[in-house]
Amino acid sequence: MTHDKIDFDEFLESLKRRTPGEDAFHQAVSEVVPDLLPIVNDTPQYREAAILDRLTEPDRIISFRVDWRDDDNIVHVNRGYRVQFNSAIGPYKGGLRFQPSVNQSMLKFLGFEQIFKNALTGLPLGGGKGGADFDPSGRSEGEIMRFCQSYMQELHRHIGPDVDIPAGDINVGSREIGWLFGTYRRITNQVEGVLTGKGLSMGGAEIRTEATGYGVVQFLCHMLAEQGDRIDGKTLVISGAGNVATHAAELAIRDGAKVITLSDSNGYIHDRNGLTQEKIDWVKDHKSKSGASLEAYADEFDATWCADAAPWGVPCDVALPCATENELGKDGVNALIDNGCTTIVEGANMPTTAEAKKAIRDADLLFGPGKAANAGGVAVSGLEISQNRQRRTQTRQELADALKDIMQTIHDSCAEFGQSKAGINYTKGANIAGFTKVAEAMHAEGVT
Ligand code: NDP
Ligand code: 2IT
Repeated sequence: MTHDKIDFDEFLESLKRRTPGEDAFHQAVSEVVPDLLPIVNDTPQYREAAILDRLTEPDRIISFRVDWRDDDNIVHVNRGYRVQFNSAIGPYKGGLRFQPSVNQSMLKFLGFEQIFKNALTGLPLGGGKGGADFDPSGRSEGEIMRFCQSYMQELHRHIGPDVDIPAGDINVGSREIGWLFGTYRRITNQVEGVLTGKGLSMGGAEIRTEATGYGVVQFLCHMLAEQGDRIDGKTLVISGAGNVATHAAELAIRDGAKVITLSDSNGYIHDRNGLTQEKIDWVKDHKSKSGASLEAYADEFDATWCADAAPWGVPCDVALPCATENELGKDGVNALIDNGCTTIVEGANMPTTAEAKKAIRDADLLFGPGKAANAGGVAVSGLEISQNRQRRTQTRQELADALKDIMQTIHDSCAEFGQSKAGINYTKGANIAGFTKVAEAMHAEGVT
C-alpha cells in the first residue's frame, strides 16, 4: 500500500523500465499524466488504489498469428492484436488498424488515448484498440477479404457485444468491417452488433462514416465561437486523404471555409482554388483503390503535387492534421506559425509530436487535442451499439443531431475542466474530464 505523492519523472522511469522500447506508448502517457497528477496527489484514495499504475497497464493484450493465402496461393503470416485496455465504464471499444508498422506499442498508445476519448463522449464505453501488421496496399479485394476472415477466426473468441466491440481505423473501413462481421456471424451463429462502422444493410448507423471528420470541424467551430470567431472565410490546411480528412474537408467547405490541401503517404496536393464537393468525391473514389496515390489529383484538377512532403508550409488560418501519429513536428508548427496559422485541431490520434506541442504552447496557439476533437466517430459507434441492441434504426437526422449534441458537450466539458486565467487549455480539460469519470468507476469497484 502506498500513500506517497507521485513524482512524474519517477513514474515515467518506472513505466519505461516495465515497458522497454514502447516509445509511442510512453509518449501518450507522458502527455496525459502531468495533467492528472495534481488530482491524484490530492486524492489519497486514488493513490492508495494505485489508480495511475492500473490505468497505464492494459487489462490484457491478445496477440495471435494470422495465416492467409495470396492470389498466387502463397501462404503469408501476420501478427494480429487486440489491446483490451480498460473496461471500468463499459465494454472495450476502439478501432482496428491494418498497417505494416502496427506493433504492441502503437496499439497501447491508441488504446490508452481511447479510454479518455470514450469517457468524454458520455457513453458507457471502455478503451481498446487492435489491428495487425498487414499491408493492404496493392492487395486484391480477395486477398484483403481472406486476411479479414483469418484475423476474425481468432479474434471472435475475445470479443462480444458486452465484452469488446471493435470498429475501423487506418485501412479498415466499412468494407473490411463487413467481411469481419460476416465471419463473426458465421463462426458464432450470433447476429450481434459486435462491430461498429458496418454498412447500413447490416445494421450500421447512418453518419458513422462521416462522423469523425464532421465532429472535428464541429469541435473547431465551438473553439472558434468561444473566441468570438467563426469558420467561414477561413483557409484550412488538412493532411490525410482518408476517412477523417475527406469528411473534415467536406463539412468545412459546407460551413464556408476554403480547404487547400490534402495529403497521403506519398506527398500532398495544394489546390489554390480550394476543394469542392466534386473534388472530394473524386478523392474518396480514387483513394478507395488499393495503393492509389493522391498525385493523380494534380492531373485531374488544377493543383500542385508536392512529393514526399507534408503540407505545413502552406499559408493558412487553421491546420487539421488528419493522417497519422507524429506527422506534425516542431518545424511544421513553426512553419505554420510563420505563415499565419493560429489554430491547430487534431483529427488523427496524436498527430503532433511532444516537441510540436511545446512549440504550440509557447506560441499560445488555439489547440484542440485529438481525444476530444476526433471523438465523434466513436460516439456514433456508441449510438450504433444502442440501435443494434434495441433492434431499431435511427434516421440520419436523429444521428446527426445526436453527434452535434455530443461534440458540443465534449467541447463544454473540456472548457470547464481546462479553464484557467490564461484561457482554455483543451488538452488539460480533455485529460481531466475523461480521467475523472474512469477513476471514479475504478475506485468504486475496489481492488481485489
Ligand atoms: P484512412 O485509412 O481512411 O486514411 C489514412 C490517411 O492517412 C491516408 O490518406 C493515408 O495515406 C494517410 N497516412 C497513413 N499513414 C501515413 C503516414 N505514415 N504518413 C503520411 N500519411 C499517412 O484512416 P482514417 O482517416 O480513418 O484515420 C486517420 C487518423 O484518424 C488516424 O490517426 C486514426 O487513428 C484517426 N481516427 C480515425 C477515426 C475513424 O473513425 N476512422 C476515429 C478517430 C480517429 P495512404 O493512403 O497513402 O496510406
Ligand atoms: O480512434 C478512434 O476513435 C477510432 N478509430 C474509432 C473507434 C470506434 O470504435 O468507432
